[in-house]
Amino acid sequence: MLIRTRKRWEIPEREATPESVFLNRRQIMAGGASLAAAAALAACDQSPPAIAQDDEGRMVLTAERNEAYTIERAITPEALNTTYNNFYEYGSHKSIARAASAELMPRPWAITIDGMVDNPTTIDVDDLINKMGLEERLYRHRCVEAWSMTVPWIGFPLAKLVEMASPKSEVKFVRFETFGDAEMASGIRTQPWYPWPYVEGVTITEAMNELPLIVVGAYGKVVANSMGAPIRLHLPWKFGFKSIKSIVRVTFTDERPVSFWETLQPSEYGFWANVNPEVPHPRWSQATERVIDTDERIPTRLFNGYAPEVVDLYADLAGLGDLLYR
Ligand SMILES: Nc1nc2c(c(=O)[nH]1)N[C@H]1C(S)=C(S)[C@@H](COP(=O)(O)O)O[C@H]1N2
Ligand SMILES: [Mo]
Repeated sequence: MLIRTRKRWEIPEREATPESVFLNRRQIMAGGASLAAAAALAACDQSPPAIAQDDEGRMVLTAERNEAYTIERAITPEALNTTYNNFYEYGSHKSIARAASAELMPRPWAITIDGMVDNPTTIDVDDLINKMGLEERLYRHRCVEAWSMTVPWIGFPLAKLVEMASPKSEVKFVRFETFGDAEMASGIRTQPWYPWPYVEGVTITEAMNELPLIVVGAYGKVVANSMGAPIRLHLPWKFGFKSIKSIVRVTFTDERPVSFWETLQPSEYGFWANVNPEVPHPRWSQATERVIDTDERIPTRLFNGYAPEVVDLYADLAGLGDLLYR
C-alpha cells in the first residue's frame, strides 16, 4: 500500500470553500439542480474537491449528473441494490452484504496502474478521485443470470484513466484485478478452489469508449462495500460479471486477459459477454430479464440498449450471434 502522510481534505483548500457552495453542489447531485445554482457554481472558481470529509467524518462526494446518460427505467431502490449482490469474495449467494460490510476495508486503498504505459503509478484512491473529478450517470445493469437493475453511479470515465496512464502503441487490452487478500474476504477462505484474485479485461478500444465508468459512488454516497468499494468498473452494455469490483490493479498489455469466470467455465462466460437477447446462455434464455425490484419480466435489448454507443467497436468481428455473447 502507498504510505501517505496527509489526506487531501487536510489541505486548507477545503476551508477556502464556503459551505453554501458545498450545499449547492450537493443539491445538484441530489437531482434538484436549478439553473441559478449552476450559474452560481460556474461563477465560483474555487470548486470543492470531488471527495472530502464532512465535520462528522463522513465521506462527501461532489458530482453532477451527466444528462447524456439518463434513461427511461426507474432507479432500483438503494436498499435492494446494496443487499442483492454478486461478490464471490464474500460467498456464492446474493446475501453477501453483511460479510462485505464487516470485512472489506475500503480505506486506505491503493491502485497500481502498470504494464505497457508511459506513466505507471501507484495512487491512493482518494487522490485518484480528486485528480479525475466525478460525475453521475444512470446506467442499466444486466447480470448474465437474467436479472437487472438501474443504478445512479458516481465515477469517472475509464477513458480518462487510460489517458492518464498513456499506453504504448503495442497495447491491445486492459486487465483489471480485484484484491486477493483472504483476511479481508471470508469467501476467499471458504472457497479456495476458485481462481482468485477475480480478474477481468477489455480491449483498449472498449476502454477508450465513452461508456465504461470507473465507479466510486452510488446513490450520492461512496459506493457500498457490497457493491465493490472503494472502486469498481461498470460496463453497461456487457453482462455484469465484466464489471469487476474492488480493483487494486489496472494493467495495460498486448495479451488478452483470461478472466475469473472464463478460467472456471469458458463455454458459459467468455471474453466479450456483450448483452444479446438472441444468444442464449447454454443453460437459459437471455431474451428477457427480471427487474429485481418489481419482479416484472421485460425484453432484453441488444447491447443492453447501448448499441448506438458501442456497435462500432465490433465492426471487425466476423459476425454477430455467438461472438456478441462470448
Ligand atoms: N471482484 C468481483 N467483482 C464482481 C463479482 C465478483 O464476484 N467479484 N461479481 C460480478 C457479477 S456476476 C455481477 S452481476 C456484478 C454485480 O454487481 P452488484 O452487486 O453491484 O449488482 O459484479 C461483478 N463483479
Ligand atoms: Mo452477474
